[in-house]
Amino acid sequence: MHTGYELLWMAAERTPMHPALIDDRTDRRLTYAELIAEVDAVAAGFAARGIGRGVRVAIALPGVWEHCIAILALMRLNAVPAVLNFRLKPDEIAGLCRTSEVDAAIIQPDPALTQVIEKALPDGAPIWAVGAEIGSARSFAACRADAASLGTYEKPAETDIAFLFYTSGTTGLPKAVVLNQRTTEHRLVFLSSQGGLRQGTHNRALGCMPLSHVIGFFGVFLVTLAFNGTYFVVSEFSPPVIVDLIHDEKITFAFCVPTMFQALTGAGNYTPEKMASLEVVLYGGITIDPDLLAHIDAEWGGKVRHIYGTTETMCSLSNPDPVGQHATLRPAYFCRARIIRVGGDGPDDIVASGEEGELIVDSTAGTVFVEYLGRPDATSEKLRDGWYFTGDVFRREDNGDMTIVGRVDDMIRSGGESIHPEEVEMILEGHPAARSVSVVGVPDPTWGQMVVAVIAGIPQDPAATAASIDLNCRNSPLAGFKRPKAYFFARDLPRNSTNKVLRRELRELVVEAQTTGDVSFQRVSGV
Ligand code: 01A
Ligand code: MG
Repeated sequence: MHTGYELLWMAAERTPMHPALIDDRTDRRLTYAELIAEVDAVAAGFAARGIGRGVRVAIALPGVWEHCIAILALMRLNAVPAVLNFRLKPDEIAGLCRTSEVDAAIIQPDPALTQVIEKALPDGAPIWAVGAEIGSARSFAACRADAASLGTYEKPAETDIAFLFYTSGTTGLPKAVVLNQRTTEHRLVFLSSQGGLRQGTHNRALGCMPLSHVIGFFGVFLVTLAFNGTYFVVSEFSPPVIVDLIHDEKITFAFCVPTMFQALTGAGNYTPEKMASLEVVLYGGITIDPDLLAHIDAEWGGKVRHIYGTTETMCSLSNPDPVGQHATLRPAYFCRARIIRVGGDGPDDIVASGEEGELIVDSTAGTVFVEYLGRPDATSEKLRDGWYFTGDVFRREDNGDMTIVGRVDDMIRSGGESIHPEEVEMILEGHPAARSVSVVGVPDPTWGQMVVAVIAGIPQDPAATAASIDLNCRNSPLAGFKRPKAYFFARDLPRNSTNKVLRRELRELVVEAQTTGDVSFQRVSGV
């Protein structure tokens, strides 16, 4: 086994003078040798404040330069980065710091966030803010010390915890997905076998994926460094800036969610010629519009490929070669996968060709997580008899390929984020006009699925009522990306004989109202 830090260090030994990391905001450029020195200096700064092997440190930042440096420095110390989605609300971030028992945090310079983080951490625990000193949070820029004070790198055990990443649960705070040191190397190599990324200094990677999701961290950032490529930091998702970056810097490798492809091709300065340098273009997370796919596949450099994975398993399936139907995938060589009957007799109850069922993947594969931290209930629900239950529904094809169909539950996938309707419903119910509400995801060209709230009862002024519920939502602990983008007021919510809301029928009602321009359908978001 090699740890993530060892893989970086070995790459630096091979090509010390090659550019490793390039910042979009400052144009700062570090070679591999300089990156190792910078990581050491910051690691020494961490160590001076008591951070060391096994110490958990929350990072809640956009994919900025400091995020890249901080996570590598924590890896240098074999500390445990708890990598949080910076788009969560302060109370959620603080709640996760508490439940993950972190001993330090690196955050954005936001006074409200700093206050709740201080309370969530043990007394006197170090907090660093990127950009400015704020309250008790010190400036991350000052977190440095003499690298000579660091000992040599100590190899951890394969079973030591390496990272905590997060995945949303039906209700309550997201679950911490425990990844041990063994998984890291496995989480990188598939980029070659399933993604077509060859090791070498020719790789110039677009760093637009959030580092708080495993695909952005392992699948773009760390693999680029381990493979001797150059990682171009993209501090915020600004489509015209990214179009020019791809063109000017001759980017060769990108992973995007389809929402991003759509935004890039819609930018005012976009032309397909600017994408000619791309060699490896991968996507996942949500369904892709067939016209968009045909456009980028034909006109960008390289082939566009779909890889399927989860936070818990990393890559499990990918497009077979040559790429045929993009929704049709094949299990990776290192990972057994099955489609089993939903509500059937378990892992051996495999569906026949042409039938649909839940995808389960071999949980002994090298990429797979250990457990959900402090959640044996959730762990035993998803990890059973040597299999991980993905919750995703696939159809089994005659040749053994697997075609994505949907979900066993009602989870919504919007722009690559997972949103559970129950969580949104609980917030909406706090408004007197939304006592009876059901949240669904409907197909959307931008987000893959759009979150829509369906409310029983038709108010006099649907627009005003929708605006009022939306305002409540904005002021609630619900993260912005989970907020309904539209409201639909229905006379009744269709229910079955046991009084359960029939979401499938609701989705159909919403789609119909959307197309007919019914006033009971109100958009509240411009995006
Ligand atoms: O009304 P406003 O203005 O407040 O609305 C704001 C945001 O709430 C809204 N927004 C969203 C989303 C979203 N995902 N769904 C719905 N609404 N994100 C943001 O947009 C307005 C502007 O906010 P912003 O923060 O400036 O938005 P952007 O920076 O433009 O963000 C849009 C992005 C698409 C870039 C962002 O959502 C994003 O980064 N998504 C990607 C998340 C990700 O990395 N997911 C994992 C992807 S792949 C699946 C997977 O896990 C996997 C694993 C292993 C796949 C393969 C493997 Cl092998
Ligand atoms: Mg933005």
